[in-house]
Amino acid sequence: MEYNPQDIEQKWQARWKADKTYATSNHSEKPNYYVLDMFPYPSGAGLHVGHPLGYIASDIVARFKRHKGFNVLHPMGYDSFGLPAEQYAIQTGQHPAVTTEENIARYREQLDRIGFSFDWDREVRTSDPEYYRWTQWIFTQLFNSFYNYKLQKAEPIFKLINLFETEGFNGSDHEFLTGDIEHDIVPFNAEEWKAFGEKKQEEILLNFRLAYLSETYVNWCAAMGTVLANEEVKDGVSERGGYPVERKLMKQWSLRITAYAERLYNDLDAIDWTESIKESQRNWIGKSVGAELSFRVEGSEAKIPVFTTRPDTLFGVSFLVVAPEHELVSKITTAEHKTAVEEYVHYASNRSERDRMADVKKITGQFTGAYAIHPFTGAQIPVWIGDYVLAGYGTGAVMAVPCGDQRDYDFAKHFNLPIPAVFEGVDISEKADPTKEARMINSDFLNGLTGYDAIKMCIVRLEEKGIGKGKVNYRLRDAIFGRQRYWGEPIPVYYKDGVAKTFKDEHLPLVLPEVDKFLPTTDGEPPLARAETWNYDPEIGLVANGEGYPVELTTMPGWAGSSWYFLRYMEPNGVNNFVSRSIADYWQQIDLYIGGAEHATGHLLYFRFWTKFLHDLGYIGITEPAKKLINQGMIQGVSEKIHTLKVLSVAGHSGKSNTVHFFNGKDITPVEFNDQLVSAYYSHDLKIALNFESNEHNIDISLTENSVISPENMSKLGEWRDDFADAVFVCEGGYWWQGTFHRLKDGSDVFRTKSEVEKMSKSKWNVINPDVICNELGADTLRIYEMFLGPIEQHKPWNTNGISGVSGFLRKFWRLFTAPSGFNLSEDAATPAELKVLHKTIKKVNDDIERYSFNTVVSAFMIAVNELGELKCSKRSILEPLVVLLSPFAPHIAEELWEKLGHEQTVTQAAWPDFNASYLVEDSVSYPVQFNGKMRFTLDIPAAYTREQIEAEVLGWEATTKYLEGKAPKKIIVVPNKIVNIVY
Ligand code: ANZ
Repeated sequence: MEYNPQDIEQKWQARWKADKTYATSNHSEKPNYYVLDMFPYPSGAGLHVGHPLGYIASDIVARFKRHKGFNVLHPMGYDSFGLPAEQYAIQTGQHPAVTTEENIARYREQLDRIGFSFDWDREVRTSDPEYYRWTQWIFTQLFNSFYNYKLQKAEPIFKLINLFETEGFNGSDHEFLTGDIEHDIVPFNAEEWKAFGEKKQEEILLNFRLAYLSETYVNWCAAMGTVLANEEVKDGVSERGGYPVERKLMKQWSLRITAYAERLYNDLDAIDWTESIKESQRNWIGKSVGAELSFRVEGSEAKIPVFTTRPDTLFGVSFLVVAPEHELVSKITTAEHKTAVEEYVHYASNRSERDRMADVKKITGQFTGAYAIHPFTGAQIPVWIGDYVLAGYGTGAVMAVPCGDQRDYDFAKHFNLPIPAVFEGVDISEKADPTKEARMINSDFLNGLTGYDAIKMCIVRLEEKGIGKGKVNYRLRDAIFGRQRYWGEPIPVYYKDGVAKTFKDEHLPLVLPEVDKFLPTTDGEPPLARAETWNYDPEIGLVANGEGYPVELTTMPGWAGSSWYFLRYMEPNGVNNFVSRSIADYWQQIDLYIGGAEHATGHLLYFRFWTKFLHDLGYIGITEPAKKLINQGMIQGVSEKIHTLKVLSVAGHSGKSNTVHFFNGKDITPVEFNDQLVSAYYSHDLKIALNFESNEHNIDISLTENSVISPENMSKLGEWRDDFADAVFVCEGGYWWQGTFHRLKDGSDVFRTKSEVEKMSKSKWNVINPDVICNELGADTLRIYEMFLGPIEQHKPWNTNGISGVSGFLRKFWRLFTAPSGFNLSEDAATPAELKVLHKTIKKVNDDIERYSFNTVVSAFMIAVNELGELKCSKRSILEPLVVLLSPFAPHIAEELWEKLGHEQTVTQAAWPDFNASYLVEDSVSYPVQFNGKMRFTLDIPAAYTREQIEAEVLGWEATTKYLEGKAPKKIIVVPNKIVNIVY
């Protein structure tokens, strides 16, 4: 009775499905646990072995928690709106809904094959109208809310309207609005408000709504016909596709995430997420503490407000710099400087914000001719414009202090402006000093104070004088929400006499209409403008063209649906609510969230934002969506490459110039080529090459084995790529040509490729499909092997060398239960040695799963199986608990053995074995662990461990990841029974 994964796995997958083994109830006496994966975008390429890495880890935790007596929520779904399906639709005319459906079916098949314990009854798809009904509903809630800065929470907009109706609005110092909200609303009283009329009232309210329409600069990607979010733009081009992106002023829907900046920043302290993700969120939010103050402009009413983090340096200001787009520029520029300033403004408008920030070396600017007055000394300060000052940050103007800020210093040097000294004993002849250590000089009432104290003092004086105040600024910008694309949620807004109104709840979902093409219209309107039924009557909903009010034509961005999906899983079919409050209260936060680190400032920020918003309105009780976050590392592909010389010109022969290729694992020099191949060339009537172009190509890894292309596959290369048909493949002893080897000298005829670790991707021909592994060796082997590759958070190459060891381990495990005659277990009492193996394994597996160290659990299993094998143990009392321990990792084999052990119920709910320390008198060694020679911590490791096991143990330890600082270890030195040193 051999272990046969194929039969077992299909049997149990079918059983789980039929029995709904993983269905989860929203009512239970048990404590609950919510473990979630970031749901995938179902792409056309299907899953490769890198994708399930995180899913396997979360599945292990989900199964472990079930054994531990938890009611576990472990769902899966699809983030199924998105650009690739739309791009494909544009190219092929295939409806994105159809391709999405096909891709989902393929994903599902692949996921099922791996034996995940998802509760599929809870599946959500963001592109399903019954799902996006609620995404649209949340949008309408945002539209109908404002931020009460005093209470630090969102509230219904009617509260604000009531206030305007009773008290009017007196500027920024409003009861609700004591925050630093930016607006240019002229104060009004209650009577004036009532007299404004709806249109004007609505315009005012847009300054407060959390979803609002405004003219903003956007990242416009003409090639894709859409606006992109900041994080979708890298180095001035779109992240996807690499198309150029320019800045353009457009009317846009945005979400006022900036209102939540402070909470998003502070609450990071309360969640257990990777420090690097928290740090990128902190940087993205970009909190800076300082002051805002205004400079009067000489001979004008105008005042220039500036934001500074260094009010202490106020007496070192020698000029002001205003962003070229600043609205004051045209007002203060003198006639004499008008032309030059206008030319400069035009120049700057063609440079993206990113270019402007990145390109610090290029110093440009123009004098406006205007002078500001220093608020304390009354000195004249020239006002310049310069594009190192960004319009969208702070006030869009800076007080330039060359001695304290390097950009100001460079600007001053370049334009020959003064560099006054305000720091005692600091040399500023070469560069600015950005520290706050020195004591102040030449600074009136600040003299003698250090920067730290002077900052506080100066703010006090500014406030006394009424010209400035302490201020906190955030780099975070509001999130642009409208896309000029088809395959997304329609924004549920219509326009009545030009005023934006949201759809009533009962008219949702606003279903994505059919269009003839997925492209913008010829006059540049978004694809939804092509829809025929696309007007709205507030009484009856959508009506035929031309008879109602026009509907918004942009759709929501990719991140809308994923900002709240974790809540929908709790009650996926709820019809009255996106989730009932009682059910949301039952499940609370996601206990463990696993997904890629690439979402650090996108999804992971937006879903925190929406959670806080929904909390503010009282729909849910939590303010943070996920307690613990793990970012799984990437599994990289191992590519096989060949070096090619492409012949550019040919001599010695007349006729057409064929393109000939030469390949080898190593580079071939033209000299080598000449010596070895000239005769071959003549004999085959090939041509002699004079010029080469040297390149590297990836070869489909299925054509190689251990970096060798077999003779059989040599002939297949020609079919694999057309231009390889007539190519010459050089190796040590000669060359392959059209599938035949031609010897030139002594040496091997083996054609080698060069392996290289890089991203696993279809385009690199290095993809490993999990189905293939499941079919050959079984899903249990795949699951364990992926975990065995290394610590979950580290990047690691897919290296199939060890995989047979893993399937061998499962076979050995199986054999413990069987004799040649069949299933065979002894009911005898266990020996102390057997109990010791069992209990040390219980402890290790339990503790390591709790700290998410899955690779070390696998080693522990392997050791246990070897030891029990040596003890010839076939005792039920030892092997039965072992089945439960293994079941989170290898659920199929565990179910099969559990059944054979005589159980009628599935193993998935079997109680986790109890650990009894009294069986464990284990020798262990306390190893000092060093990093680059520095002792960092000690670790107790069983004395029986081999070098490899010690290494794995140390590498899997949490603190190791920390001390490695994201680097890969170069060398690990293990001195048995003494010390471990990691060199990185
Ligand atoms: C005077 C000063 C003196 C400054 C000094 C720095 C050092 P963070 O920390 O990023 O908030 N600044 C303000 N608004 C700006 C804008 N729109 N574009 C470019 N720079 C701007 O930086 C705030 C500092 O950056 C501010 O403090 C201001 O320069 C500049 F010794 O003011 B400082």
